[in-house]
This record gives sequence, structure tokens and C-alpha cells, in this order.
Amino acid sequence: MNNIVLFNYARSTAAYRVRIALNYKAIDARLTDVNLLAGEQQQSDYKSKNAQGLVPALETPQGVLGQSLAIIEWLDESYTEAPSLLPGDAWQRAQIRSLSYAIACDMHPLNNLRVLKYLTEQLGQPEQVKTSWYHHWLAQGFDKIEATLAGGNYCIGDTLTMADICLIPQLFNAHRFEFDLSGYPKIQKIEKHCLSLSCFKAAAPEQ
Ligand SMILES: N[C@@H](CCC(=O)N[C@@H](CS)C(=O)NCC(=O)O)C(=O)O
Repeated sequence: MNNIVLFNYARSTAAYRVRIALNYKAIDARLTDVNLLAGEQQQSDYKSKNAQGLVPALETPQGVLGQSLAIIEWLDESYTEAPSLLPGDAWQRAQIRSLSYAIACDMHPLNNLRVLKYLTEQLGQPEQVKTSWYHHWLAQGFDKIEATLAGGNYCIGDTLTMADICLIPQLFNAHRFEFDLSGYPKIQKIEKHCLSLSCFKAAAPEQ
């Protein structure tokens, strides 16, 4: 399968997830940048492709798909020659989804660009309130994740899964906002290991 295009923004946590998945599955995709700070995600030529007006979106031979976890699962099911990002039996796959959703559905939405902008621009809150909001919700999320981890190199089991793909970009974001991660040794261990892997290195926003 070819003709895959990722609508991407380097510092987008959700797009970073998909870049890691593409690298891990060795899928050749073209990256097209959507400049979030310039508001390109709201412009009609992008919204005609992805009505959700967010990145990432993936152009496939079947159409354009939004939502990073839907994209990752579609890639996983469509490119079966590469190792699965949801390996194991039904219980293990459910655990992978549970952790992935804890990050992507519970943590990330509270701290993304449009929510933070609403706090400062519409509600008139100063930067320190924004930072306090941001750190509060990160701590809530990371506390729960740390408590569920076994202490290995990966979130679930002994191989890379969609859960690690959700965790590492969320940590990138936490570092960006100077969140103190010293109280999370199991999370830090996974981060150190994953960041040594080429699929993570090549997907990093600095790249
Ligand atoms: N649940 C969505 C979240 C997508 C999302 O919030 N993307 C952010 C960047 S990380 C975005 O496009 N923000 C633009 C905006 O808020 O206007 C996913 O996982 O793909």
C-alpha cells in the first residue's frame, strides 16, 4: 500500500504518536505540515480533508482518517507484515487500549492548544494559571499511570505497544512545560528505553 500522507505538526503530541507508529511499522508516508500556530487546521482547504480540524489526519487510498488512535489501529490492521502494536490476547489488547485511552482521552484533551488558548484568551487567565492547570492535570494522569506500571521497559508486557506510543509524546509535552517527572521512576525508565529506539528517535519533534 502506498499513497499515505500524514497531515502533521512537529510539536503535536497526537501527530507524534502516528509518526512513531509509521516508523515502527516501516511504512513509507509523506508528511505534510499543518501549521497549528498559524491556524491552518481551521482553514477550509484542510477542513475539506479532515472536518475535525485537528492534526493528525492520514490520507489513505480509502479516504482521510482523523484521530490518532483510530489511525494507529488502522495502520496496525492494514500492515500486518510488521510487528503488531496491539499484540497478545484479548485481555492484553484491552490493557494496551486502557492505558492508551488514559493518556489520549483523559490527559491530552485537557492540555491541548485550543483548551490552553481558551483559558488565556477567552477567560483572561494569566500564564501562571495556565501552567498550574497544565501541571495539575498532568500530575493526576501520571500518578495513575505510574501506579499501574509493572516497572519494565514498556508499559504493557515486554514489547513496544500503542501504550508506549501514547506515553512518550505526552512526556515530551510535559518536559516542554517544565513538569517535574522525578516522582515517576517507572515512567522515566520506559521513557529512557523508548527514546533509545530508532522509531522514536526518527519521530521526535526536533527531527
Ligand atoms: N484526539 C485527537 C486529538 C487531536 C488534537 O487535539 N490535535 C491537536 C494537536 S496535538 C490539534 O490539532 N490542535 C489544534 C487546535 O487545538 O486547534 C487525536 O488523538 O488525534
